[in-house]
Amino acid sequence: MGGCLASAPFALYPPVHMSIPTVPYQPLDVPESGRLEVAAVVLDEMNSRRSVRDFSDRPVPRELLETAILCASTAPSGAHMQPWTFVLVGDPELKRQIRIAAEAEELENYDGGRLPPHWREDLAPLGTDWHKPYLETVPWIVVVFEQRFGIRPDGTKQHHYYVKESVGIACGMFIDALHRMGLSTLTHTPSPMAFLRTLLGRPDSERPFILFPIGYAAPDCQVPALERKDLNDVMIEVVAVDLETTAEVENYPDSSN
Ligand code: IYR
Repeated sequence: MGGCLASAPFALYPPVHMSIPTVPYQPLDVPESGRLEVAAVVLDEMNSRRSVRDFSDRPVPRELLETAILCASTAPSGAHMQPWTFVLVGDPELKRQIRIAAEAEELENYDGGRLPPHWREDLAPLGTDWHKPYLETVPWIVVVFEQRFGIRPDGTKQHHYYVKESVGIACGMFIDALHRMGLSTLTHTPSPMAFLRTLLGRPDSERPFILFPIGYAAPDCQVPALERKDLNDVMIEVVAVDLETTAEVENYPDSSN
């Protein structure tokens, strides 16, 4: 993944087959005495983010979206290929078409029996269903596409590496950037998402990854009163592993969606 050479003074795409000059790295200058305080503020800010399904139709300046996309595009990526395309949609007719196509897929998921029972049961407490009105309410939709490979200007293929990891990290950073700007979004994956490639005219080398409806949360927006896992439920510190006593992990069949 991208390391300290990421800030080359020229575009790396298409890659130049020569070594990249280095520049001094300047980490953020956080005073040692204030570091814990900064950490607590970062946690507070991130912990206040929620996935939103109830949006205001209040306009959002396009420049905010462009800046959030630039923030996302600072993500580390395999061989610094930045294998992502952020497709911005503000046109009401296109938003309507996305809603119609997404709802058709979701109707099949929820009411047509395509979601397996365990999935429907896990979603029931969240109260989601096939209706996706927010896809028309929001001023903007951003659909992030993963580039399975790149196309060089001469038409030849450019390999991309760790595409899902790279695009996943960029999406996480995008979500955080929007949140810090006071905007809200939802990580929406209207499965299957192939219709987005057709509707948005993206090439065969790209696959839809996540759809983000983006806007201001409605003034009366309610979100499920979810708790987040405690530190001890998400972190263990490993000092040394005793292979003799390490419990065998059962082999569960892979359960992908
Ligand atoms: N894509 C569907 C279903 C859905 C799936 C998961 I996993 C969620 O966390 C929420 C919804 C939908 O958007 O309704």
